Amino acid sequence: MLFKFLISSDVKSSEITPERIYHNRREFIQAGVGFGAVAALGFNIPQAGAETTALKNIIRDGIYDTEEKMTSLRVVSSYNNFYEFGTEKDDPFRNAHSLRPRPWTVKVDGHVENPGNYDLDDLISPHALQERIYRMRCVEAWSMVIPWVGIPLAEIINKLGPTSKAKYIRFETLYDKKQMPGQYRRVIPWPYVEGLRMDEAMNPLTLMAVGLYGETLPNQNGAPLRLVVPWKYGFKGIKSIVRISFVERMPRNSWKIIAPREYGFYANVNPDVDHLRWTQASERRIGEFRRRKTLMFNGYAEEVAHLYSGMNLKKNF
Ligand SMILES: Nc1nc2c(c(=O)[nH]1)N[C@H]1C(S)=C(S)[C@@H](COP(=O)(O)O)O[C@H]1N2
Ligand SMILES: [Mo]
Repeated sequence: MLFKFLISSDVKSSEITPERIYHNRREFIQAGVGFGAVAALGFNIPQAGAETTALKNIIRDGIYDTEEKMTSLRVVSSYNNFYEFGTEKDDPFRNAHSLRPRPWTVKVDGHVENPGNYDLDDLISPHALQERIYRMRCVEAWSMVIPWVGIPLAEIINKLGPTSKAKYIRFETLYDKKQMPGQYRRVIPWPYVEGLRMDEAMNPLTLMAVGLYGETLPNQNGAPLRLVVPWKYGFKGIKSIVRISFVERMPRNSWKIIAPREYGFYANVNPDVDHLRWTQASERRIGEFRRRKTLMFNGYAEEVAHLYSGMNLKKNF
């Protein structure tokens, strides 16, 4: 495994020494050699890890923005959960090179006016990605701040046209053991499934991400498209999506299927509701020593608290 890793492609090595290789890739991109949709745009590629002027200029939408220090690309792309590549935090980084994120087709079905099999570029046009970088906090037992590239999921939903019967949206990850060797073990009933209530999906904070740090998504982060729901715990952020279904009933999401007493459907970041086995009142921000207090809805209460008014969040965890 280690050997494989050492001899793998240029894309892979960019995750080992991001700063230097990034620089090289940037020149590549400027020379017109694209690395997928984002790069092909000739994006203003920021240097990895640094809070560059370029990046500051790209971030436009105030509600997404945070002044907080971003987590380095090296960490963001080497400390992941992605069980399709193994259950250890460094497995995705070591193993995800077998995923082929292009070409990529997404099946859209259910209660929707425009069902079909969409090529990724038709679902999210490279054009729509121009200058769409959103800095957001993400929380799990650990937390990070990541500058995502993507578009609000609402834009995609509006294009697909769900009917009034669509109350929830359901996502499925690729199921292909050859590309995702972790699927030879049934740690999860594959494929990985996640879902959102339609109003959660339509909230402008909910992103369909295709990149981070101005680059296309590294495989281990869920290439070529993954969900980002910044007021929810990490597992809602389903990776490498191949199917989007508009459904009437609440989807059965993978973690809830495996451990229903520990993981619910909503999974809102909530310091008042502990996980069965650990506190959720505080979190460890990667790169920091001292744990910090976790904020309600991960600090996005103003934008999303109204979605849950009148709901018992201890029951609907
Ligand atoms: N398909 C799939 N998506 C997934 C997972 C997974 O195992 N498979 N893990 C989830 C969990 S538990 C977390 S914490 C986040 C991690 O995302 P990151 O790599 O961006 O940190 O991905 C989520 N999405
Ligand atoms: Mo997670």
